[in-house]
Amino acid sequence: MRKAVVVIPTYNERENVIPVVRALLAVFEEVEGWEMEILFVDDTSPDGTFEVVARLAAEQEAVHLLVNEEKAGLGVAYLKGMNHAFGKMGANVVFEFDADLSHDPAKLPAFLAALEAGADLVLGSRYTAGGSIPDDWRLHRKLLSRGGNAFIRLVFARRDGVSDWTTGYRALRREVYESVAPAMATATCSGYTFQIGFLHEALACGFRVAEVPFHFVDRERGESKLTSEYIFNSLIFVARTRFRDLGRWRFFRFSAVGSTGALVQLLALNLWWRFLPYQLAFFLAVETAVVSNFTFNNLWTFSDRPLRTRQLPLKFIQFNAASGASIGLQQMVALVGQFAVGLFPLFSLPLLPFRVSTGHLYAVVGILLGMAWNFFFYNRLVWRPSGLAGSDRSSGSVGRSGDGAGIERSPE
Ligand SMILES: Nc1nc2c(ncn2[C@@H]2O[C@H](COP(=O)(O)OP(=O)(O)OP(=O)(O)O)[C@@H](O)[C@H]2O)c(=O)[nH]1
Ligand SMILES: [Mg+2]
Repeated sequence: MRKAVVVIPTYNERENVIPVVRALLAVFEEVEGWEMEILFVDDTSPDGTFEVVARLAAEQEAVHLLVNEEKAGLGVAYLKGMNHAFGKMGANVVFEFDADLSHDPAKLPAFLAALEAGADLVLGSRYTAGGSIPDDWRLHRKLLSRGGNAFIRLVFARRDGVSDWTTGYRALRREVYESVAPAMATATCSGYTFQIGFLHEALACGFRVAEVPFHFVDRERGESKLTSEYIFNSLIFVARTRFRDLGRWRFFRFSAVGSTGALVQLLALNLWWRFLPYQLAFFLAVETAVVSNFTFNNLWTFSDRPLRTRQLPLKFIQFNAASGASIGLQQMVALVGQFAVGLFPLFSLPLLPFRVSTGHLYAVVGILLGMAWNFFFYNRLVWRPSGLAGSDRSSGSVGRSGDGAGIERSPE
């Protein structure tokens, strides 16, 4: 028989211990084919939650307790709990479950069914058909929860169909824990950040994720531990994680550096212009951007093949030539456009095109051509991989093996 352990992290949940155990044991009666147990992970709660659990554990065979000396956050509690459940307790599956009964225990069998149907990680979702958040939540709380999830989906740009990234009601197989736990740094261990980071990593590993809808109900006893600070931190975490993912892709690094270069040029022009004639200021501004681009490309875009000090002068000249030629190319595109199609010059385009015209599309073509040119020459000439003349190891990929991971929905 396979074993599933419901891990419940607690901090000052004294009054919730008995009701939550009672509710879970009632559901366990109905579960077939699984041995079900409960593991509380308490951070030595000042209200003595662990004492209540310890008394219960002495009476009930299915109830276990793990005590942390210190309060180190939800993520650390879960990682310790999972380690104990999958290790000493021999679990095949672990549930993440809140002590406050916000999570409907009646849904446990649906989670198990989803796992049996092949899912590796099952999410209890409030935002899929059949799920909900409490009607009486204040507008700002609804917006924050929904908006937060929309933000995460937008920033991660994943099409896995995950509708609830922050849910704390989950079930996962041992394999998921073994693959994901090592990547969970202490920085990603507070509240929502742990949940988002864990799911992001599981998807990146290619695990199959399913969702089970449930109605989230507000706690009746005890106090919430998740504050707005947690929410803010997790949004920062999402943006940082996305940037790190994209940063694995060389073309993204190249484009990011190029964009900062444009900004540097604009700022430099503003500066030089105060002291110098326009033509000279313009030339110096371009050169300032070239130096900045060269430096950041060397430090970041091509950090895997940085230039040696004695190579720098020649490479800098090559870099200038490639960049200059790319500007020339763009000018030519603009000229051809002007003469052949009768468009105004590329560089006189307004910065904020409110109306997209053929001219704008033409400008985009010019810019893309210039970028392609630069990327090609930086790759093949300036930062040419040693001993790899001609072969293309250069265009890195995002490296998301989990792109094939889909999501299946379980029926209500
Ligand atoms: N061990 C441990 N448990 C924690 C910690 N922080 C929160 N918990 C528990 O994690 C679960 C979820 O925390 P809640 O405060 O209910 O968070 P929430 O459900 O998002 O917020 P509410 O809707 O306000 O209840 C509860 O069982 C808490 O007792 C912690 O630092 N350590
Ligand atoms: Mg709660």
